[in-house]
Amino acid sequence: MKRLLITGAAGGLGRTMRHRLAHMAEIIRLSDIAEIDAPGPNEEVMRCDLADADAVMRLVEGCDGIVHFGGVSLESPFQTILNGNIVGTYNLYEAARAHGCPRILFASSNHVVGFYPQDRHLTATDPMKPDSLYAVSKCFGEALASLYHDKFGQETAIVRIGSCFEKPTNRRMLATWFAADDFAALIERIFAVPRLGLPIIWGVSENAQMWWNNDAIGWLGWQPKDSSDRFRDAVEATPMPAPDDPTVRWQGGGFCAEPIYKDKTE
Ligand code: NAI
Ligand code: 15L
Repeated sequence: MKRLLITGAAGGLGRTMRHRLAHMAEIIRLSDIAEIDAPGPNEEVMRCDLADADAVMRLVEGCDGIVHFGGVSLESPFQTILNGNIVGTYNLYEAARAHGCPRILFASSNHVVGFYPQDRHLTATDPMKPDSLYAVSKCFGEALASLYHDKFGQETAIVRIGSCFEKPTNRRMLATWFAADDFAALIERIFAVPRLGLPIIWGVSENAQMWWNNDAIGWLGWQPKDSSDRFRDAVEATPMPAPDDPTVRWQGGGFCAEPIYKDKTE
């Protein structure tokens, strides 16, 4: 690729991934509403609010691929989610449509199925059960990707990311943990395959405890290598929550118990 755009580049995943993906394009265009660390040799920075349609149109111009991490990543008041995730994702897809439909990785979330109990095993064809307004915005993003695929041929990898952090820190994350190197290897395959279409991919490592089945995307040629098991002893040494605690009851954990926030101070 000549130019790969990473939105949300100042965030946790953006900072983790930008160096891992540096080899994938001649130029990595980094964007965020927040300040981004200084660009490296093959990087360029374009600050942008995803809710600003004109700015997003300029942002996407000249890009051959998009890793869309940008937006609100936790439960928040509806207006905040509306701007960052719903208007923002719509603006991104409209800009992609205007600029030759560059392939998109949409950072969806495990929280689109958060209200399934932890003993349910799911495939991507199971109905969504979002656990928060945040998750509802990810359902919107997945539906938008489907619409633009069927109407305009826009290709998107919908990645329902589990928990992509340095290590799992609670029992739930033994099942949801996604190692950064496994994610980087997945992103390489998403942009390498000749035909992508619209796969729904569970973004999770090869954990012993597993709720989500990725058999349907074997054709992608991606196999996660890491596992949360090497952290199991440390996690299981922490106190066991009560059986009705949302963190051990629902796949979405604590998101299931979040209120509907009316403002940020609640
Ligand atoms: P993060 O919150 O650290 O990063 C998101 C970035 O988006 C931030 O730097 C923020 O400034 C930016 N942003 C927010 N609103 C914006 C706007 N209106 N315009 C432009 N930029 C805006 O989140 P993280 O952990 O890096 O996640 C990245 C993406 O992956 C998010 O979309 C999140 O929902 C998704 N995800 C992440 C998971 C994880 O385990 N880290 C799990 C599931 C989904
Ligand atoms: C998400 O969707 C969030 O963006 C991230 O911060 C984590 O909470 C993750 O899910 C998770 O479920 O661990």
